[in-house]
Amino acid sequence: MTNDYQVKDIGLAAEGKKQLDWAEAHMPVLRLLRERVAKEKPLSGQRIAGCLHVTKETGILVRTLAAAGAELAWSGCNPLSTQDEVAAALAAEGFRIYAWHGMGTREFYECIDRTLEIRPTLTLDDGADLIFRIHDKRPDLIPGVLGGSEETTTGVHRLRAMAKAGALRYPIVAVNDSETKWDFDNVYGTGQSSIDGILRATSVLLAGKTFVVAGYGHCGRGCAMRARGMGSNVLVTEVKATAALKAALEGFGVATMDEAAKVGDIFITATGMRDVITGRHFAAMKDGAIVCNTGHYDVEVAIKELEKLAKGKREIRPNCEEYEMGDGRRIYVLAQGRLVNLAAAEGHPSEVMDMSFANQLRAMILLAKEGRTMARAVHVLPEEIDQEIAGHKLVSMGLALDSLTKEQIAYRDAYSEGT
Ligand code: ARJ
Repeated sequence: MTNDYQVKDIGLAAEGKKQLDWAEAHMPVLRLLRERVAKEKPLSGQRIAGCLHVTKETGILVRTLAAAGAELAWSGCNPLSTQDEVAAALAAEGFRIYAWHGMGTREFYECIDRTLEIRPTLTLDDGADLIFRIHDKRPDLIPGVLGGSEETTTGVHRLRAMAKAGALRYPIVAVNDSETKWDFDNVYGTGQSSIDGILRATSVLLAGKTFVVAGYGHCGRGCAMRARGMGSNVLVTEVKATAALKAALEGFGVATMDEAAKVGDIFITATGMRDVITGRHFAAMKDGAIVCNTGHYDVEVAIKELEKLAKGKREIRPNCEEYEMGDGRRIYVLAQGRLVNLAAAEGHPSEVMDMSFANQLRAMILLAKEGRTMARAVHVLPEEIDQEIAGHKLVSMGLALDSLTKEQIAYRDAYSEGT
């Protein structure tokens, strides 16, 4: 490992080490897997370029990949999500880290380019910016890349589109599509961390407020569930009939955004789509409305349209900008419309990232072993890996499973027995 890095302040390393210690204490699955990979070194000889939020949980993934034998170079995947003290701690441990909170767009891509100096054999991505950067600007590196992984829903959609267009030039494992990622991280992680981000940025009471959730996918479902848990009256907006129906049968209100804009107190977008909240919605909102996004990219809230409508703005609290409208109404936007859970809080709790990152580790090991022969497509990890990861998590929680008897297995596999 080398001491090449670019972080906000290396002097924060001691503080970051405490954050890493805290995360490690709450990530028993990665601790268990690290013991195994430290012996087997399945990533020996591999060079991994990572582009994923530099948080205390990611720090434990980085350490685990290194324990497996990999050389690493890492950048953040969002200009506002890096925890500077964690970046400093990882740099002080000798990792190539290129990330700091509040970087500009040009710096964001410069940091990705720095990670490419190790000529990666594997890429680990969240939002597909790294994979796209290699395809777009550094195709010379592609012959040396065995494969890559993708953390999040939006990134997987982008890569499936690349594959469909025949533009994807190395195999991808969609970590997001593992059940032990999407059904826990996207639901329980996003639900809790988005509320966390809203509360840290505003400190408002959620009970009794009308809380509008745009998008009832796994992330939106988690947000709706946790907002209701805090006493909010939840309204869901959707474009997909089955999702809206699920929300309605779950007891949430369902409305169009045009209707919700008039009555909502707090708005969160979780759709993966652009322009979900736009100028006409801002024009209809109540005085004091709070707007934020928990989708990966900052395209869901049309900030530029709000800028045109407002006569002024100020940062009234960290991660909370007050826009004063022409008629005197004030509208508050959190984290500049970027993912509020990571920009205004610390992202998902360590306990769910423990499973998401166990999938990342397994994806890297699979690609190191088989990437050369895998199709240039988007793959999903085998279902048995989900059961293995969930099994480790259950054991760490002191919980046990039943097992099928021989007779039950025979019954399951037979077809002759009927009523
Ligand atoms: C690192 C995190 C954290 C965290 O798995 C989540 C997802 O799908 C990404 C969308 O950008 C963010 C990622 N995520 C959530 N919380 N990554 N550390 N604590």
